[in-house]
Amino acid sequence: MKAFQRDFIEFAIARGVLKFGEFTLKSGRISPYFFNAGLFNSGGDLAKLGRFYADALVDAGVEFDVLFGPAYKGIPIATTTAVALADSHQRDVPYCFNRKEAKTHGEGGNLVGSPLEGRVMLVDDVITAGTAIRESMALIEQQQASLSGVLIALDRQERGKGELSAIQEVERDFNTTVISIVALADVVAYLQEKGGHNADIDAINTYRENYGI
Ligand code: OMP
Repeated sequence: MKAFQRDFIEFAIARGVLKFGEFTLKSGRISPYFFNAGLFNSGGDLAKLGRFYADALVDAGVEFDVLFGPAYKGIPIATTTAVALADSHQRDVPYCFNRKEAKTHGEGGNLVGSPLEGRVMLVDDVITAGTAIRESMALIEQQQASLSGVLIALDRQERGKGELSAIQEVERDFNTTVISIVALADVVAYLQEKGGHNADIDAINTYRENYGI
């Protein structure tokens, strides 16, 4: 695990974003942990969050032309990542986001910010089944842009519809790379390092036996 990954897990736990217990997911699965990125909800949190996304992106070394944050949760994430790339990595990268409702007056359309063109890096919080990503792909294809990669905070490393993980399905279906700041395996390694989390680790291991890849 890299230093920024350990720091990110610590940050997510401290802010109550990463929690252990019993949670029902969108898929109906009962999960022993949950990642609620909406709880990164202050200016300081967002500034820090952007630096973690930017670090993961630079570390992965995937080339792209524009950052795209799908509405709604992707919008602040793409914005803060763009700021962190400029501030901490001297990379002034264009970014854009979509509206859920298309505007019929004024500038019209449903895209805001830089044009969505060239190689797109899509930025979001979590992929579970990949529903949100599939919706954004339609938009990217409409603009004749191409998807260079997807950048998320946490890879839950669980099965999608078949034997592959939802993330592997996205990578296969869209011929792209999914970059995550951390994966579930990193969370487990962190808990092991810290000690005193045996019940959480056991519950995660059982969950991974059922739904993991
Ligand atoms: P997909 O659009 O199906 O990939 O699911 C992503 C969504 O899952 C997120 O936008 C959340 O609503 C939800 N989610 C989390 O945010 N964190 C988790 O740890 C797990 C889920 C989930 O319900 O699977």
